[in-house]
Amino acid sequence: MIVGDPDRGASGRFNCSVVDRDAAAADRLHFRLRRMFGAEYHLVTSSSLDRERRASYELGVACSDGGPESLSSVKWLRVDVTDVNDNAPRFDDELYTADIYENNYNGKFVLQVGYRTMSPAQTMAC
Ligand SMILES: [Ca+2]
Ligand SMILES: [Ca+2]
Repeated sequence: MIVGDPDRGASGRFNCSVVDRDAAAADRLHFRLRRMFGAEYHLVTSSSLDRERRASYELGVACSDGGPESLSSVKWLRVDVTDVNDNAPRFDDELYTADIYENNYNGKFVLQVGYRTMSPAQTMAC
């Protein structure tokens, strides 16, 4: 993104930073701004992201100028984390046991097993 301030001197100089709209997560900010040439900024990650922990971020890029009565602007943007297959299915128990009478018919219910993913909503029976 490119940021501009047409004022002269300190009133035209500014600094920008990233804020997280989720105030509870503000102390664990996963993004930062990298100032490129002139007034061009790149938004870059500052740590690894995990879609299973947080699937999207609403970030604000806040810029304040150096004028005597500093003026500021915020531009909000959304970053969606695309899923990758980084979790293997996991069973919900360490050990399953079952008892079944002999001479059973084909299709006789033995036990239910299931696996879970990171999200409880995605728990599925096999
Ligand atoms: Ca200004
Ligand atoms: Ca994943």
